[in-house]
Amino acid sequence: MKRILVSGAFGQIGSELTLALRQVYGNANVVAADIRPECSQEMRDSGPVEVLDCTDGKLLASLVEKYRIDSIYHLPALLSAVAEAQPQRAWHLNMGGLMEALEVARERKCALFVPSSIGAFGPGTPRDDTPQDTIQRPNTMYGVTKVSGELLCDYYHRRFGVDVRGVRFPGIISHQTLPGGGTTDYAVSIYYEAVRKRRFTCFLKPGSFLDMMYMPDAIKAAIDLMEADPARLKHRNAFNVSAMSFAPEDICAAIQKHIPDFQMGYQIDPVRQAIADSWPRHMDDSAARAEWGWKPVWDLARMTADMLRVLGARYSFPTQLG
Ligand code: AKB
Repeated sequence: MKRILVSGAFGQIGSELTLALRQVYGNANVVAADIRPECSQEMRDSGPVEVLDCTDGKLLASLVEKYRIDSIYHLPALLSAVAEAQPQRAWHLNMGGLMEALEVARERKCALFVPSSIGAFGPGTPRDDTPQDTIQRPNTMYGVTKVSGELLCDYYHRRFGVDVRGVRFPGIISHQTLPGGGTTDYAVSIYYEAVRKRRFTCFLKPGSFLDMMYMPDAIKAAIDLMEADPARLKHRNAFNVSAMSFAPEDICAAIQKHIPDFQMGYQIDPVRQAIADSWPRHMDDSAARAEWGWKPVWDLARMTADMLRVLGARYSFPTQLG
């Protein structure tokens, strides 16, 4: 049985991935670590919880020792929009934290999962069917840290034999924990506003197609990649993984099938629009499919029905199937 530490366990992905890992590997075998001391009751009651600043390598090493950890999921990062506002802090957290995780993984012989992002691409990258191996010249600090992170992880694998693996996540849509400061966040907020106010103001313009994924597929991608036979992996850091591609007007139309009087307007945020315009519209994920059997389950229609079902129940808002 694996013994896992999730760093950044209370963020959007961590809060659900940690509980999913506990289901698979046993509650006592998955340590939730985060810089924030507050977490959900379920997180605290179902397994070990520790406070961890991911840039503190000594503390990370001591937790790995204390719990005899053999696998780390390293999730902390400043997302694209907030990293653009605080580029120095983004470098310190995204790269400093990663370097500490890689060093601990090297010294303690841990496997390591490190998520990259569609943000690792830039304006010179082909935006449709973006190849696995292609031009990566991002023009945001988030992108710079993501592409540097991919290269650093590959280096640690080649040079030191660290078993480090990662995927390029698209925008992740979920209903447990809100994302903070990303460009794809509108595709989460829209569902909350639809059930609470029946109107939404979108900060990206119509036609802004981006790759997106529902959280259950994102969790499956992370766990399946870490379980994959290393002999089959030609790539490691990081695999394109794609599930759906849509523009704001598509998600609006999908919601209107359930909430016919839902309305969406636009107030464009130039910073996030420029970031979105530099990212892939749809990645080619055939390498992930061939090398470790990646296959998404959720599409826009099914995800929308599920998001509105959960949020509708939470905020006592009845939705109808169109
Ligand atoms: C962001 O929008 O910054 C993130 C991402 C796509 O990496 N959700």
